[in-house]
Amino acid sequence: MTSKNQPPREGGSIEHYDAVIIGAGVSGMYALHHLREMGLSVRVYDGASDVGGTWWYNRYPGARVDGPGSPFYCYTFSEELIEEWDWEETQSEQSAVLAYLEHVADRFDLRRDIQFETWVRDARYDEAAQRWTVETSTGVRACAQFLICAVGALSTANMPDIPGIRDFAGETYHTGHWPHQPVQFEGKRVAVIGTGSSGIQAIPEIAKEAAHVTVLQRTPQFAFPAGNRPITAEDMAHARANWDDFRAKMYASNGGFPADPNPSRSALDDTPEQRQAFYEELWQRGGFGFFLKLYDDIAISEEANATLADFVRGKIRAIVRDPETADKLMPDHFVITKRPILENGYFECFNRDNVALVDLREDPIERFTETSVITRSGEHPIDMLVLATGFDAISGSMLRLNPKGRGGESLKERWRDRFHNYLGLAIAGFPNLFMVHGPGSPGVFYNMPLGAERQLDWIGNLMRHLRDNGKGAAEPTTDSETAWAGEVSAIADATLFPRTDSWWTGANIEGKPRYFSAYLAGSIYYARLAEIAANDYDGFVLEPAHRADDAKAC
Ligand code: N01
Repeated sequence: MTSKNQPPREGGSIEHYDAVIIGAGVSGMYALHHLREMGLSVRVYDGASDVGGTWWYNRYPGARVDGPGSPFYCYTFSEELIEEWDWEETQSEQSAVLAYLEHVADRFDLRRDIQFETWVRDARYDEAAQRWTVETSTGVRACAQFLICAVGALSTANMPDIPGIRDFAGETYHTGHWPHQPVQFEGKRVAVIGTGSSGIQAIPEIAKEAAHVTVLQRTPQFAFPAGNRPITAEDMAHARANWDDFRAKMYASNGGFPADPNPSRSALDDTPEQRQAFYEELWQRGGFGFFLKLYDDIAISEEANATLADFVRGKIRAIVRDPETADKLMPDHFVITKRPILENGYFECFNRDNVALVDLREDPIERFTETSVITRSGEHPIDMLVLATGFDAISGSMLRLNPKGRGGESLKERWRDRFHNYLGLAIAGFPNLFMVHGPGSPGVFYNMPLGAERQLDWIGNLMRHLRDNGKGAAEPTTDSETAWAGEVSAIADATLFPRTDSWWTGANIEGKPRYFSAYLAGSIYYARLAEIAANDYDGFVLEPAHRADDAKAC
């Protein structure tokens, strides 16, 4: 059965599956395992040459978990996996997380259903067949009832378009596409553009080896001590022995980590001395716990926010010896409303003789030459350029895929003004397509492996519901999308988050719709998902199956 919406067939065979999954990172790996356990036939495509997604690509020096971290940044679906895997540090290195994911792939024999080094070039919905057809870079074509887009919230690199940058003849690396062979910094003059999480992790490590590092900073950042600690055998034993309690806390919390609730206390309830002592205690302990234990109005009240911002600015001033450099490092936005950063010696590294800071706000880049970067104040000869310039986050990878839904409408057309969706999982006009960590979901504000599991369990239940009830497709209504957008914004607008330029608001990408698209309250989000499923998938149209036996309909 072929509709006008199906691409012309250029010969060659087509493979048939119940579900095609795009991406073999943390989400795609669980999607494969889960759907296979449900008895579905599944194929995964990924452009990389092995599993891991973001952890496969982001190999830059200093790359570590910069969230609440191990041992709770992991899958929870398998008791055996929790029993057998030991984490060694709270802020695990990239190589440790990748080793874990490789172990998961081995343990659950995932690779047999993954085709690596294969990009999905096109995905089109065939309305008559109620199927998706995908075209890949290797020429393989596949047709499936369900299309799971596990394409990553931080995987489409933001490459700055600066005059002459392509003329630069030295080595150039983006942190999100770091080479697999070792990069030699010794004796080299390195320029780093970008001071987000990646730049702030990489710069101190590069500075240890390079002859000279020029940090090209557009926005000074608040960064907090990473507080990395070893995880002992006793810590692991404690986590395992109390896993059920920890898991219950993870489920109940807004971020998916087993945090004790924030003190329900305003920063303004304390005296300045009490606040200072409290911030100092958190600072000394370090780690993401800093944010989980803060006063509950830091992200809500300007005045409360200013108390923490002043505290961190004081710390920067105390660490950085040269007052002029310290001035340039002073952030002037609300604290924690741009992604909070955990650092390991970032501010200290400006005390080294081989590190210089350029404030691009007063001294912007004019152009690159073959051998240098020229800013307004002059020329900086360099041998290597590191782009720590981040990603077209949250929506970028979906738009790069640009699936074509009903009537051939592309996602780029549908999302021109806003990332219309329902529950962060589904899009009107794109039946049976499901996103993981999409805009409108808690996504990057939630423990990503756990969030992937919870979203995919829900998606799997919806698939089962369709099949058990003779339905062929699920698609949200545009009304439910509008209501969902209102719900997402109502939560965000009660905070300071939408009022800061960041990749969370799309401000880092020119021309991108500017708004805060994440569902900020994870615990409420998952309760809403449960409620909607119990209410016969309220907000979706469940279309009857066009054929009783349509497994090979396209
Ligand atoms: O990217 P970013 P990132 N000229 O967008 C600057 C996660 N992560 O890769 O702030 C000059 O935060 C840009 O400046 P500005 C984590 O969630 C996880 O660092 O836009 N500068 C900014 O300084 C993190 O938040 C881990 O003004 C330009 C920087 O580049 C997210 O990924 C590790 C520029 C980009 O910072 C993204 O972090 C690392 C230009 N044209 C990251 N364009 C782990 O858990 C951009 N910038 C391991």
